[in-house]
Amino acid sequence: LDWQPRAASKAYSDIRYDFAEGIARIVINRPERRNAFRPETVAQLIDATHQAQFDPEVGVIVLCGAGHEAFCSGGDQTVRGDDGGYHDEAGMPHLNVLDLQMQIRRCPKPVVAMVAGYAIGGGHVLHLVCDLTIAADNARFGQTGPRVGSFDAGLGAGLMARTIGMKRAKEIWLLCRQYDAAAALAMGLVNIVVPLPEVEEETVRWCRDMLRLSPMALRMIKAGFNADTDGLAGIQELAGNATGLFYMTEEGQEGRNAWLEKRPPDFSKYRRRP
Ligand code: 2NE
Repeated sequence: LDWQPRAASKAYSDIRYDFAEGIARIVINRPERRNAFRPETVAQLIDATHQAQFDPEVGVIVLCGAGHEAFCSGGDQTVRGDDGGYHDEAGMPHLNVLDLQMQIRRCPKPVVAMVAGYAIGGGHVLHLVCDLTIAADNARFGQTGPRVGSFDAGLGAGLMARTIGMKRAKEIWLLCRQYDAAAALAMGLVNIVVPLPEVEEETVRWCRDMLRLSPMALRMIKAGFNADTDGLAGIQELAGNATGLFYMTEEGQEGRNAWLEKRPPDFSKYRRRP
């Protein structure tokens, strides 16, 4: 694809944000650290995801890492402080990747992780929270938290268990082993594995398939998949979509119009459906 940098990309130091044919591509661009994220990286990922969500030209978002060595190796351990998070340049501690995880889940557009190389630690959780994962055959997956003094007991544990089953999820966290792409596919941790040179082409093929489908149906089904795991916040997401749809009906508009026209609403012509 002929990826073109989006205007917002100029302001980013740690990521790239490109667009082509209805697809936004967000690239974690710290290959010298295996695409580990620092707070600034995550802030930029949050910003780019927001841009993509609100860009009417974008139908699908792809998240990937620069180069073929890594998708993402998690939090940058060189800026991990002793005071509860990863330090930004001003010395403020953050765990803002947790906000990014929820943003990806709440984003009404499908988010696809394209994984070449390592998806490790918080980087592994990032691919997990994406809706789909297209893996290159050099991909390697795993958690390291208990080895490096960290853990993600939220989506990192619970969503993983819902994705691949409790025993496997516990194995991944309790042993901190690495798994190759074939093992990840067998576990249901990824959707497909393709040779590394084909990973982008395959990802684009999946995106194009989704771009041909109903945006509203994709939006609703994504919210539905996430609703129970995200609890009341997940139901809120689904419910917000229902409200949005209701606003598009004459019945919903009658309530607003009546209020604006200072008259009682007349809902008599709207069927009570079985
Ligand atoms: C990713 C992995 C397995 C790659 O191994 P390899 O052998 O291919 O590369 P190497 O030599 O380890 O790494 C290349 C360069 O990248 C840096 C390394 O320090 C090295 O730099 P130099 O020594 O050449 O200068 N690098 C790699 N990962 C980094 C990281 N996460 N932070 C800072 N620098 C990093 C191997 O590198 C690896 O195991 N990396 C560490 C993975 C890890 O433990 N991540 C943190 C997990 S905790 C987390 O992400 C987290 C959480 O649990 C909860 C909330 C938020 C975050």
